[in-house]
Amino acid sequence: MPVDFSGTWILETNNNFEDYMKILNIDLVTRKVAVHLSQTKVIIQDENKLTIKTLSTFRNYEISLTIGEEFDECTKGLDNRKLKTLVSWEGDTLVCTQKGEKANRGWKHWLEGDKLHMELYCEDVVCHQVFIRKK
Ligand code: YOG
Repeated sequence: MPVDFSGTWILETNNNFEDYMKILNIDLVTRKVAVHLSQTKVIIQDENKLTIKTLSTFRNYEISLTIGEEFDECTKGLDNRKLKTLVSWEGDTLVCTQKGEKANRGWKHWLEGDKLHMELYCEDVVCHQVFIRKK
């Protein structure tokens, strides 16, 4: 039985998000707004299918995928890049690689106690986000 990430998760800490946005060439005005946003993750996990919605008052972003199958991702409303994206399991961690213009790009999700952790990385920058489950 793999870990189940399903649920609604509220952002609690967001370490180094500013540098992650910078490395993606997000403009200053957008960064000033985005860095303070309350983000909510809605995750629906059903066998090897996954939908992840990242919601905020400013912009929303959604992906649906099959774990283990590469797909075309366009980060519309974020940095608007085209990626070849693959999400797979490494033990109980969901690992995503996003091949495209930027090197070493991807993210990881894992659970620690009742918290959802996420690492967002690109080139030499790592952003660490922690979410608490919405009651
Ligand atoms: O999640 O890839 O859970 O897709 C990261 C934004 C900010 C817009 C959000 C809106 C990267 C301006 C997606 C924030 C910065 C800044 C709420 C993280 C780009 C633009 C959408 C992500 C994965 C894994 C699923």
